[in-house]
Amino acid sequence: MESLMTIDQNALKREVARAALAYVEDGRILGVGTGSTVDCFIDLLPEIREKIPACVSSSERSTKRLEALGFKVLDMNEVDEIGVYVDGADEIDPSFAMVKGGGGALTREKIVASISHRFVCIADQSKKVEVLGKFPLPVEVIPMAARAVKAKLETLGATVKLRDFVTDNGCSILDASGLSIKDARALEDEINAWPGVVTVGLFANRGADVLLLGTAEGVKTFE
Ligand code: ABF
Repeated sequence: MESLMTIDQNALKREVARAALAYVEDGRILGVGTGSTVDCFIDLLPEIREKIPACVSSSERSTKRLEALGFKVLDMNEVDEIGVYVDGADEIDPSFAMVKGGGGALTREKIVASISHRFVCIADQSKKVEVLGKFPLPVEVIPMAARAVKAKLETLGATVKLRDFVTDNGCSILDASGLSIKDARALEDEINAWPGVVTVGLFANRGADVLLLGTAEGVKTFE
């Protein structure tokens, strides 16, 4: 039996996933993120199958789910740009900057988002924060650089753990707790520049364009 909170949260995820269907652009390649909320979105896509010629996916997890439902998934090198990119987040602040990567797909998520012309974030109310950082910030690194990058994150005041996980790109992820991220763009630029960093899970330079937030009062839209 799911706990009452789990059922509420799952219901919120399903509601925002359904609301995102309206943003899918007829006849354009659809960008698909990763995570449990996106899983709800993928499961609803058969309802608008005729609108979706193909998808570009941000993870093996989402690719498998899409292909199981009969959707064509293209390699990103087969497309020049995509229409809407729909993805979740671990945290999102009032400027639509996000912490992402709890699901381990941050690199491909950031790549697919970079060629999308509209990023629609779908999230339940627990993800909306005033200041990013309560959720441990994921940083994907080349494995040999884990120790060096961990030390640099610790100089920022973070407590850092190496995740027991290998990404779709064969890399490692460090999770940095205890940060209070008031200038997300600056921190994204700073960490991106460190040798060995593949991707930092800060989506601030390219944040969301639309937030569909699942709340007890229904889906709230922020643009
Ligand atoms: C994904 O959404 C990841 O970046 C993030 O970790 C995940 C969280 O989503 P959910 O809470 O829906 O599983 O894009």
